[in-house]
Amino acid sequence: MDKTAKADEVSKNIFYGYAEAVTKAIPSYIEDTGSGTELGKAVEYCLTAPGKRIRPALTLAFCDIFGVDCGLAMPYAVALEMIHTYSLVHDDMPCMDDDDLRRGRPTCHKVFGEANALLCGDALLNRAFEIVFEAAVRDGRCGAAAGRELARLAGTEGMLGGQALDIANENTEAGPDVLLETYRLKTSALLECAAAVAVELARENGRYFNSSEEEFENAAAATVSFTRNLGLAFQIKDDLLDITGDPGTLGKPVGSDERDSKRTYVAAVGAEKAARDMESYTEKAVEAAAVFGERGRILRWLAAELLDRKH
Ligand code: GRG
Repeated sequence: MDKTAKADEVSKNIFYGYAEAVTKAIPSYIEDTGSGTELGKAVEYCLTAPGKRIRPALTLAFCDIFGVDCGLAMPYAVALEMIHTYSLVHDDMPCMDDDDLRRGRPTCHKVFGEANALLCGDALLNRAFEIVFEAAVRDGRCGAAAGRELARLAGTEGMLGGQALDIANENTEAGPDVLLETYRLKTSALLECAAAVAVELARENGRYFNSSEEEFENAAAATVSFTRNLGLAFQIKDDLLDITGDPGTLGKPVGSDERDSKRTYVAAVGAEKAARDMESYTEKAVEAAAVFGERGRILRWLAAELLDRKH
């Protein structure tokens, strides 16, 4: 893996700037969400917890690459973070992974009780689509298409389908191909969504710097290849961190995959091969980003950064 990409301070600062912009924008999107009620407090608690904001920051990064105004994209970026956060809240519940810590804090159901945690996830999902529809009314066809991609990739063709496969794989000897398909759905799909939002908004508003139809579609296809490979590497890293990570740095416990009899890629192929494959998916992601030339610099930095992440 190219070490210069990881040392790219300019891209690092820009990416963290996107993440910070999302974190700052979030409170304005939940002002009226069950204000004062336990449910409202649960939504605020989960959404303002210190997540890395990778998905919404990536949405803004792709918007810059495609020439879409980041202000236009912000509602979709926040909606994506809400959907991701809802998935974590539900995933932590006793009927799923039964975890006590998330983002360095007690999980939602530990603080607010199971019923409120269930409702909190539902509220985040509903609010996400309320925000998207508000924006789509303003933005017209491209906003509606961006919303459709959010719904599709968070649903049975994406994250939820992956979670269902993940559950079905428990206590089985599922092989690498099944696990990679599970990871493509449960983890890559929301990263793919970050790109899909930018692509759809660009169709009418940005249009990839006056490129031809063909060049635009090639660039759109490259976003899918980039995010799918990045997601596979990201999930394998997540599996490895669950074995070797530091709970304090991770903000969540380690060893939960083994405790829950989760079938992971690492369990299927062994840690050494999994680590090699993680590097090779990262390289494939970097190759896919080549189509963006200098504009894709931030994508190369992100791929290198996630490969080395400690949390
Ligand atoms: C239960 C509705 C429901 C969905 C579950 C996949 C999933 C869907 C739940 C989350 C648990 C999990 C292992 C997800 C895979 C993706 C992943 C590694 C999420 C953690 O993402 P980070 O590291 O988290 O970006 P932060 O907290 O930084 O946002």
